[in-house]
Amino acid sequence: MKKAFITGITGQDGSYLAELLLNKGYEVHGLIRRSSTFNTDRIDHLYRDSHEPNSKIFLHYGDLSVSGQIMDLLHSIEPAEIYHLGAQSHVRVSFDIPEYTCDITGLGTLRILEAIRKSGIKTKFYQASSSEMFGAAPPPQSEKTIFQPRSPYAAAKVFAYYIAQNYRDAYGIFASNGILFNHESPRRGETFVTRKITRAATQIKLGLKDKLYLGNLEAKRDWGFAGDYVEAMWLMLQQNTPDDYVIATGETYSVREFVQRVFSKLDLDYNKHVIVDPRYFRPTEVDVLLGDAAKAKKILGWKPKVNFEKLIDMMIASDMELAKKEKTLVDAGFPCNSSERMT
Ligand code: NAP
Ligand code: G4F
Repeated sequence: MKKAFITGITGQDGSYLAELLLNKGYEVHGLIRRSSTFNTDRIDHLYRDSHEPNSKIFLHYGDLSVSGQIMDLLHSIEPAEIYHLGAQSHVRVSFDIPEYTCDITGLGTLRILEAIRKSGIKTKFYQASSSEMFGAAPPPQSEKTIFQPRSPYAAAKVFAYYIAQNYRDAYGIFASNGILFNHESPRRGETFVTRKITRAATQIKLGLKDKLYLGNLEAKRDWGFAGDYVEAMWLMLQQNTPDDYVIATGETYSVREFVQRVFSKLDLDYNKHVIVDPRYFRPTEVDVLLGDAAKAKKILGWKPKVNFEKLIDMMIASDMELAKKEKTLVDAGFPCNSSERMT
């Protein structure tokens, strides 16, 4: 049985990837942070008590800021594949906590690569690189596009990208970068713009709130479905040689278009509910992301299955279920937590 180690297993992508690997018969090990509240919601449906026979998912406490422990874990687990997804992944927040972001999102990658090198284990390494690294580079962006990072998060990811390449060249480690464009799902964190919109619009539809405060509506993103994108991660590590791949849909839409479509699918007029709040602007913005995933299509045989409309429908359906449960509570006299989040 193949063993895989996933950092960031409690995140959006980590949960879909764990599902995919378990379905393929892997034994899955994940790194999780100790938290005062439960942070395993996205993988609770996968987790079985390790005391039970045939448990195939194992969680280990740790943090990307601590190298010794990562080394011990890799040494004892000896995974055939490592998917490094853990990161401070919010671009706006990276302007508030740049040092922490660079430590976790940038140096975290180096800590894992060093643990691979020093432990001498034979493994394949996946680095969660990002289209955010392209920053100000004009679209369409491909593997050949020069990075022009526009945030501390992007700068940290550029470091991680190049250090993965360096360990590949210098030490012969199988390290591949997946340069993934934005990908969303019903499990997307609620402070990323797509989920913030589908959450608020469904709450507005049921009368649980009235206003949605957003930042820059003109930015354009190439949005895909996270479930499709974790398949590309897996495919990259099934190749005989390591390489770097752009993963994208090849379509781009503005935040305004996303809002407008979500609200109109719910028979709502977004102009009556959406308010632009400069609090959500970024000191430097990435205006347009549009990926060219031709290399991934040719070499990995990968292409997205879920299109923009289907993605929106999926997110609305899931958030509507959540809003209905909230409405039941509100109708029973419990307060609804529909206050604005920090970002
Ligand atoms: P996410 O939902 O924010 O998940 C991030 C994961 O990293 C969570 O499991 C989080 O743990 C963990 N983490 C954060 N800080 C950590 C630390 N100090 N030590 C250990 N673990 C830590 O992100 P995602 O959307 O799944 O993205 C996965 C990866 O792909 C990230 O590296 C992201 O930067 C990158 N990426 C994402 C996209 C996208 O559109 N989603 C596109 C390109 C690249 P907690 O649950 O405890 O917070
Ligand atoms: O949803 P976002 O926060 O995603 P962003 O910044 O593109 O980053 C995501 O995708 C990257 C890949 O390109 C990942 F690497 C990264 O980890 C993350 O998953 O913002 C998308 C756009 C931005 O232009 C932002 O300015 O939406 C705009 N926006 C407008 N109003 C907003 C809001 N973003 C957020 N989060 N909240 C708003 O109220």
